[in-house]
Parts: sequence; C-alpha cells; structure tokens
Amino acid sequence: MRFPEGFLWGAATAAFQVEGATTADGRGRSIWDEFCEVPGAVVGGHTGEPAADHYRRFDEDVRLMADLGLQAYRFSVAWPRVRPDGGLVNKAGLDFYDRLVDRLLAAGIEPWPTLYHWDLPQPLEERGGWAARATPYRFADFAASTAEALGDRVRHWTTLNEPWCSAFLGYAAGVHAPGRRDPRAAVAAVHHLLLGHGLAAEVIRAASARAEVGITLNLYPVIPADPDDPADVDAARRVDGLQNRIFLEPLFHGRYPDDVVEDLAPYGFTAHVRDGDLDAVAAPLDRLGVNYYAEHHVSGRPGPAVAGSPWVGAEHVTFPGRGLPRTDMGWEVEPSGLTEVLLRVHRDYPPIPLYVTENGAAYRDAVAPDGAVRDPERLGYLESHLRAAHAAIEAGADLRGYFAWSLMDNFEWAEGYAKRFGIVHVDYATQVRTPKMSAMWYSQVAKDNALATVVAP
Ligand code: IFM
Repeated sequence: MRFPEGFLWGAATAAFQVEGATTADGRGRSIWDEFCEVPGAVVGGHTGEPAADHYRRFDEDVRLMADLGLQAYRFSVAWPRVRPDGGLVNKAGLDFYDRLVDRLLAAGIEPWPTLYHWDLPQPLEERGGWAARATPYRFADFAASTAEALGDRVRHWTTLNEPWCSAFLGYAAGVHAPGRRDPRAAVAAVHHLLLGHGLAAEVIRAASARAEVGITLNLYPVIPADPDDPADVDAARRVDGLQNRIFLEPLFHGRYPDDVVEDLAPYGFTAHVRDGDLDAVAAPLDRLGVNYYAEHHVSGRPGPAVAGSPWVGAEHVTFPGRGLPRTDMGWEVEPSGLTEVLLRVHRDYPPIPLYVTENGAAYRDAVAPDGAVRDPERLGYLESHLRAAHAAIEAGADLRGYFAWSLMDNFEWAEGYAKRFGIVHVDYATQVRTPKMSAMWYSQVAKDNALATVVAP
C-alpha cells in the first residue's frame, strides 16, 4: 500500500508536554504550571517537571528522529518562554527554538512549529485569558516575534492546536487549564482563539514571504446512537456544531453556522464578533491539520445534565459508545472515522492540502527484561489508521503527510505521566529513551513510503 510520492512522515510533541525546564532561561509561568498546582486537577499531582527533559536533551532527540528516518518534527513554541508575561520578548527563551531549528535542519528534518499548544502565559489569564479580546492581539505579538526570529529557516507554521480543547475543556468543563467552568467564557474563547489565528497568520506572512500557514483542528465524526431517534439526531447536530463546524465554517466560509449561533445565543456568543473579525479568520489557509483519535456516538435521550460538561447548551448529551476495543484513555478505536473526517473536509469545503498532524494511542507499555518495549496494540492502531488515511487518499482527499502522536511519552495533561502515547518510551527517572516496536515499524513505513508487513513480536 504505497503513499503518494513526497508524502511527509513525521512525529509530534508539544512544549509543555515534553520540555520540562519550566523555570530555565527566564521562562514565565503558564496556565498549566498554575493548573498543576490545583489539588486533584492532574492525576498523581504531576507537573511539567521533568517531562521528557527535551529542553536539555533536544540534541539527543533530534538524533533519535534522524535514526528513525523521520522527515518532519512537529513541536510547539512555548509562549511563556518567548514572552514570559505576554509582553516583552525574552531572547534566551527564543534562542532554544533557534537551536532546535538549526539542529533539525542539519539533520535533514523539517521543523513544523505550532504557536499555541495550550500554554497561555499566566499573567494573560489573570487579565481574562482567551475570554478577553486583548488576548488574540497579544498572541499576534508572540507570533510576530517568533516568525521574525525563525522565519528565515522555518517554512511550515501552525497557529493553534485544537482550539476546541482550549475553549471548551479549559473554560467550560474546567478539566484543562485554566480550569474555569464558565460557558459564557468558553464561547468567547472560541471566537478569540479564531481571531488570534487570523491575526497570527497575517503577521507570520508579513515576517516571512516563504511561510506556509495552517491551523490544526481535532475533528470527530459525530454519529447519532439511533439515527431514527430525533433526540439523538439533534444531539449529534449540536455536538457536531460545537466540535467541528464552529471552527470549519468561519475558517473556510467566514461565518458561524446559523444553528450554532442560535444554540449559543443564551451565552452571548455573537456579542464578541466585531466587524472585520471574520474576514481575518477566513484569510486563505495553506493547509489544514487534522488530529484524529476517535468518533463521537451521541445520544440525546433525556438524562441528567452533566456538571462541568464541555458541550455548552447540550450538557445532557451522552456518549454511549459501541462496544469497540478501547485504548488506555478509554477511547474507542475506530479507524474508519479518520477516512471519514478527511473526506468530509474534502467534500464540504474548498480544496485544501491536508495533513494528519496527530494520530496515535496510549497503551500500558512495559519494558521487558531484555530492555525492549513491545507495543503490538499501538502498532496495530497506527497501522489501521494509516490504512484509513490511505483510503481517504484513494477516495480523493488531498492528504500530504502524517505525524504520529507522539514522538515520545510525555505529560498527558490531566492524566499526568500515567498515559503513554509515545512511539519512543521515556523512563522519567533516568530519562533513557527506548524506541518501542511501533517506532521501528513506523520508521520502516516512512522509509518505504508504504505500509510494511507487520513483523510478529
Ligand atoms: O496529548 C494530546 C495532545 O496534546 C493534543 N491532542 C491529543 C493528544 C492526546 O490526548
């Protein structure tokens, strides 16, 4: 099963999840440093230390990527390193990314930075966070200084990673930083994140003529549990509106979907939208990043409203599941959903190059006495999803690359270090890296640009 000529093979991480060194070289505090200190917020009371100590071990990590034959590395730039309180630039923090980019290019690996992977400087949260209209402008300042510093060598920029999580998990459900349970703030955050994307795209392009700018969304097929039950069908419409269309429609068509606007009217959604905002949001993209993990099967049959639900205005919907095998995150494994989300974008929106910017699975890995980490479940997950990605290409989607999530085990947000997504195992006590069986397999796929035969463990 061959992939198109030039298909890009990479792996991804994010700053707070791997870097550690949370006080090094003038880094400021982020909302995640703060959230980790809230009792019970993160499993095991884990924090951003030591993570995978990538800040100090990036050299070794770049060598590892080169050994695996990866062609691109998607990482994120920590805003609190570059503008610690959201204002003045901290050159020492920016220098880390300068070194990282140089090492990557020297190793023949394309840098793919993401500007916002959830680590808002805490001082900006104290001034209202993403619920405040000033934050997108501060984000554009951060984007400008980063693009000015790296734009001579970096071509592939991503503004935001999964704004759904930032807005709804962070401001409505309160299970991600900043831990707020305020649906009105969540819908304000949706618009301000999108505005921040639009403003950042503009300044990146101004800083670097060679820049190619995209955004990454976590898209889900949303399927009513019973397609003949009007309550389930309406729940699916609402969840699809909040998860997918509230981002896709303004990005591609410069407007919010009418039904979503109606559903969110009680939360003051459109009060945040000013003249010209949606033109900035809808400025043409060079590509769309799609993160895919699972599908949503939803039911709207009357049930109790869930306190701390991310589904603003649809707090009573439930997710019954379909009895499929689950990963260690409890997410059902449904590879065909990846084909479906890629084809949906292909079918419903103007033509655009697509990249799977994250896909992968957490499983409980063990280091065997011989030192090897055999992870056949993750290997199977990756293989089935690559087949699904290939099916989307065959059906016409302009899919140009795939990034495994994640390059290495890391801080899995509210789950702390308890969940392992890496294709490379990290021993957090010694910081020893061990490529898992899935990494060897993925390396071969990248080299062949085709799916290789699965070798039994
Ligand atoms: O670890 C996260 C990542 O930061 C964003 N996408 C989903 C991954 C798995 O939960």
